[in-house]
Amino acid sequence: MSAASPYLSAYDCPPTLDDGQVVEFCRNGYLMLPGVVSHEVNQRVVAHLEEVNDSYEPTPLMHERWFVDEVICNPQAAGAVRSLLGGDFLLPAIISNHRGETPKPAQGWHRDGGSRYLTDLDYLQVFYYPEECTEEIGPTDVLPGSHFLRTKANMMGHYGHIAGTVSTASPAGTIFLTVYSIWHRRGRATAEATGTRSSFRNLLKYNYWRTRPPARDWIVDPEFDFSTAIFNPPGGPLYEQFQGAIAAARLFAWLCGEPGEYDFRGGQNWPVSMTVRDGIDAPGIPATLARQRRSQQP
Ligand SMILES: O=C(O)CCC(=O)C(=O)O
Ligand SMILES: [Fe+2]
Repeated sequence: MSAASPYLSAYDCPPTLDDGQVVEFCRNGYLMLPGVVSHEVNQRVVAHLEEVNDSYEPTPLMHERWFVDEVICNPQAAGAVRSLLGGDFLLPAIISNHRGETPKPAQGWHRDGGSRYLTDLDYLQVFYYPEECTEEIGPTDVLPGSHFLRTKANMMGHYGHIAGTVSTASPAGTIFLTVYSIWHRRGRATAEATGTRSSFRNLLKYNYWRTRPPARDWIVDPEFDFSTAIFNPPGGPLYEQFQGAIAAARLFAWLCGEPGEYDFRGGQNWPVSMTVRDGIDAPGIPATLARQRRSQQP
């Protein structure tokens, strides 16, 4: 390792997500940050991937200060990582490039190997498109809310179209963060190589790691009403009724840290009880997320 390469170095920066955005991440399992890397840096990355290192693991990009500063520590992307993983998170050890050829049929649905299904969030899988990724060049498809859905990857690979899937087609310089276990695949690429651009779609992928215990130290929004917030994942009926919302609320409460400790008691407990009226707190909501401080919670 080069002395200058910050593999697994601790990094800190201001958080950029607020309560509502962290709830959305818990529901969806991913967050798009369109076009956050500059045109110049995108071009430099593409040139590197075309001319210097066209491998499936161009990890030596971590030797390049401009890449680390503008992509890995990009203020918008790192700010979102900081919001979700806390301060002094660790920078990636491996950079992968999913160089998707065009044209190519869709990949099978899968979650990446090594996924864990816990109530915590200790690592993030992050993707970066250095070029515009149109539908024709086969963007990654994700299934929002599927990060809690435990199915054997070798079974998923046989599924074809799934209702509720979303394409990550986006402009150059887009970074997106995912819960590692989200269901995804490379979508079908129909474009023929034109000669004016690469016949490959470049997509970098890398992980960040938590070092600190969870705490609600992102941008706190005192107006956010957790009792009526929607935690249910979007899209099709992936879960039995409310089970997706319960999983997302449990993850959110875990991210809030010890005081947010959450125990779903069943029935009309938070977050199932989001239709509560007249400004009362949902029963069973973690005390730090309640508006009124109650001496007793159901
Ligand atoms: O290339 C893509 O869009 C996704 C690839 C992928 O998910 C994988 O190979 O694990
Ligand atoms: Fe994958």
